[in-house]
Parts: sequence; structure tokens; C-alpha cells
Amino acid sequence: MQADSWNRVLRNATLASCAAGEPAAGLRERAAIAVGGDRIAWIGADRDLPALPDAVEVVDAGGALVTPGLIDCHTHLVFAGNRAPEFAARQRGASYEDIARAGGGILSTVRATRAASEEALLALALERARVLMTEGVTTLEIKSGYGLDLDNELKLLRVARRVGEILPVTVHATLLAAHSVPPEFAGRADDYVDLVVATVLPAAVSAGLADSVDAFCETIAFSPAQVRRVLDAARRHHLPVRLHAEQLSNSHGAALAAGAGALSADHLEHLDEAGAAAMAAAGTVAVLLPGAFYFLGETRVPPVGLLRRHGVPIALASDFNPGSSPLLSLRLAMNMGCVLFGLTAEEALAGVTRHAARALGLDDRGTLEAGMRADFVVWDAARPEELAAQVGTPRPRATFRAGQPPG
Ligand code: DI6
Ligand code: FE
Repeated sequence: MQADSWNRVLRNATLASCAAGEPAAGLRERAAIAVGGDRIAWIGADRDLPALPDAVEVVDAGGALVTPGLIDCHTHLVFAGNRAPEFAARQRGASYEDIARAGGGILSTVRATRAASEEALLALALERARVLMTEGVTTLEIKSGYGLDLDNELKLLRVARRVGEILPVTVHATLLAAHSVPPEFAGRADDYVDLVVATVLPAAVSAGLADSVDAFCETIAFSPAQVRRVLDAARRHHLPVRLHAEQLSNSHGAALAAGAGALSADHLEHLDEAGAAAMAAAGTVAVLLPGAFYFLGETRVPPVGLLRRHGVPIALASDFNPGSSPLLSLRLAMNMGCVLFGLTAEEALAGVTRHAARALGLDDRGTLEAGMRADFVVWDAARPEELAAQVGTPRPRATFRAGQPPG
């Protein structure tokens, strides 16, 4: 243990390490966490702290809860406009699918987003990312998918990248060009997939703008055969894949994703046992999105018991988007994961830390352990359950990002 290389020590903390194999969220009271550079240098009991050089800043946490920085592993953060009129139409009886088939839904956001400048989209995305950051989010996935042509998909990915350059948050950018068939390809989904595979994806790769590739496998979007072409192309370009699967119907997308070695399969309300078994075998994370379930008034919950039985890691995310999940709160998603889907409070916390990191293929974060990136949150709370049990409170007292204290 080399306290000489430490910058600061937070002591008298209640640490929820969220590390694998530790019971009860890995809770330790009267514990200390030492930061050296951008890493967690040491973690242990206060009484085991070594003598500290004067240069090390020591902060007494007063017993406050400390968790890993929160990770929102599924968002569609970059778009223009809003879909409140469609919400109103749904309240009058229209279904999400009816609206989509009539050219609304995702395509109405595509029209607004294509018309918006890169700077205007950046301003919107920064504002939204800042809201998530106030909740203790330190890593954020951002998908494209409202451009649906070469220039506009790249525009969205550049905005996602710039969010991560401007703000102290890690951004994982995902190419979701196969989100919906754009109007100019109406009735020609296969031709659009050709464009994605031959042009959009290679351009995103060569510009270094995509960290993974996603697609929407659904009756109102792309068939399993079309999705397979997108995922295969991603693999040829050495990009990890993920999939929107089994959200509104069972298209066997989860097994397809698992077969492609996907990092995650997301939504999963209609997942069957074969899909869960395939995900377990491939190590594919189940990303549950209670915001979309809630806003669409769905009644079929994802089969959490099946996921547990097969040992599939469960992550939770906001799915923030203007249509099915206008929910800019990962904390509320945690609470909804418990209330609507029956997750335990511990599962909800693991779902926005350890398992969310895994869904993004990031092995340097998501737990409080020596050697991990020093992304952590000091909460106005004493127990980890408070984060899932309450909405709007508790608040982060301080969020450390790569070892840097706030402000
Ligand atoms: N599933 C969803 O819930 C979002 N995208 C997707 O593939 C919906 C996006 C939208 O309605 O704008
Ligand atoms: Fe989504």
C-alpha cells in the first residue's frame, strides 16, 4: 500500500461496493476509500488506514453512503422536438404501433432531428446529460437512430462524442441506424439495411464515432434476418453489438443477439426461456427499461424470475427518448424496476452500476474496488436501499469523476 501516491481519502463512509459475490451490496460501515490519480487506490476499514502523508487530503464522510458512479447504459439522448401530442393521442386511445404505422412515432422525431443543426442538437443533449449527472451519473450510453441517413446519423454520433468531451462524463456512443425504416425507403427495408451495412456503418467506424452497434428487432422495425445482417456487419468491423429485443412481441431477437455475442439485449418484456438460456450462455446482459413499459401502459412485465433462474445479469436504464420513455431519470428507473418489475433494491443498484458497466463492455468501473476508475457518489443517505425506495431524494452530496471532486 503506497499512501505516497494517494491524493485524497474519504473516511467514515458507508460503502456499497456493488462488487460481485459480496452480500448486501457489499456494504461496509466506517470504511475508507483512497484515490490516487483517476483510480481507486485502496479500500478498507478506517482502522486499517496507513499513516497518511500531509499532502493527502482527508475528508470525513460523516457516515454517508458511497456508491459507484451510476451508469445509464441505454439512452436516445440526441433528438429534437417532443412527442407530447402523441402522448395525448395515446390517452385518447391510439396505440404506439398505430401512430408509428401512420408515419408518426420515431419518424416524427426523425423529421425534427434532421431539420435541427448540430449545434442546436448539442445544446439539447448537453442540457439533458447535465440533468442525469445531477443524479450521480458518471457514464452514459447515447444512441443515434433519429437521423436514418448517412449525414444525419453521423451528425448524431458527433453530438454524442462532443457531450463526452465537453462534460466530465464518459459517453459510450452507439450506432442505431437500424432503428426505423426512413420515409425515403418506405416499403424497401432491405434496401435501407444495404445502406446501413455498406455505407453508414463503415463511415461511422472510420470516423471513430461508434463504440457499439444496435438495432430494433420488431414487427414495426426490422426483421430478425435484417437485424442479423446489421449485427454481422458490426462484427466484421470489430464493433460490439446490442439489440432492442422482445419489446412489443417475441421475434426471438434475444437469442439472435446472444448468438452474435451481444453485450446486451434490451427491453425483453416478451422474452422466452430459450432466449434467456441463450443470453446466459453468451454472457449477454438483460437491460430492463421500465420507463418504456410505464409510458406505453404495457401490462406484460419482463420475466425477471426466468432471468434470475438462468443467472442472466440484469441492468436497468432510463431508455430516455421522446416517444416511449420521456424519462430523464435513472433514479426513477431504479424505483420503477422495483415497483413495476419486482426487482429487489439491491438488484436495482447492481443494475445501474456493475451490470450496467458490463452491458457497455467496460471492466474498469461499476464497483468500488482497488484499481477501478474513481467514479463514485457520496449520497445524502445512510443505506443503499434509499436509492431505489425513494424518488427525488436522497440527492448526491458529491460526485467524484475519475478521481476529481466536484467543482
Ligand atoms: N424502442 C423504444 O422504446 C424506443 N426505440 C426503440 O427501439 C422508442 C423510440 C421512440 O419512440 O422514439
Ligand atoms: Fe431504446
